[in-house]
Amino acid sequence: MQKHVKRGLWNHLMKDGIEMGLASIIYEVGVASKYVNHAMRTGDLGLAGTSNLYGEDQLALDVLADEIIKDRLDHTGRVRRIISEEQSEIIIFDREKRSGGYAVCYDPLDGSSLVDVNLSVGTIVAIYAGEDPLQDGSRQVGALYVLYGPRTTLVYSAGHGVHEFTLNSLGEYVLTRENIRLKESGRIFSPGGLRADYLPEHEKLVSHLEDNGYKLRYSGGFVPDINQILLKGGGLFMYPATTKAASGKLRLPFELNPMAYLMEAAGGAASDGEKPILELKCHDLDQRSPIYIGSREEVALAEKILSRK
Ligand code: AFP
Repeated sequence: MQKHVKRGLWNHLMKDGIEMGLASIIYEVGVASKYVNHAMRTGDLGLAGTSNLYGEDQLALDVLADEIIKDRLDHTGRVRRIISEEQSEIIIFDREKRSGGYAVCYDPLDGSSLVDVNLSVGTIVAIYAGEDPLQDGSRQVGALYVLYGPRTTLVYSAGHGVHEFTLNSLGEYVLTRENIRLKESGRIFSPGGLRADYLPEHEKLVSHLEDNGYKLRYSGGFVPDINQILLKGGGLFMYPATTKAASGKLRLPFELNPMAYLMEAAGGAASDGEKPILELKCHDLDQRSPIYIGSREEVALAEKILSRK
């Protein structure tokens, strides 16, 4: 019997009918991720001696991943501006005043502090039409993440379903899950932040989930924790407002908007506790927001309990 030949990423992007420029951006992030994957499993993890917008020491890997992805996005010839979590300002590739092209926001290596304890980390990418990378999340035309775990996987959506590809031993991303869908409700929850810093209404939500038998699953890496909820078919990831940080920890342009786009595309939901993440006005590279993301039922439950202040 003829061996089943799995579909590659470019073949899927073309069959998905995605505009060539957008397809090339998604594909080139996949190319970049192979170099990041290699560097992670063989490269130098020492400090790079620089720091990012948030004043965090940059691991050499952060800086290297950022450079690799930036170069591959420029290589497409279709990206006009980018913002990266590791850069302190907008990077302009194309100064021409013209229509078309794309803007890209990315976190090159989210959770990088987990690499040296051999936990999974990821690359997160949001894609917008035009030149402005600081648009509201609802205006995304595509989003993807790469998860560097026991296997290296790439999950994307460009408006026609959510699809997973796995990097094989030949260095090809082959289709492993197509049209991923979340159930209405799940059984796992990921409670970010310190319990001692929880606001009372958030504490009530976490206690409710525990009292109702939800299993706690939290790695400290946004990409693996979200990926688990997506592929297990449901659950709730939370990183709340706390007594120490009224806007929580996670960044709207680089982490929350792309993951909210993907989760909604898979039939889930993403809220700041009151309204959809994708409806938040995005105005600053350093903008953060509380997040409740996962199955529709759990996100609705979170909004209901949080509203009882
Ligand atoms: P780092 O990139 O500083 O490791 O933070 C990772 C992260 O931004 C996100 O990936 C996690 O969901 C979240 O922080 C974990 O934060 P806590 O360590 O406060 O739980």
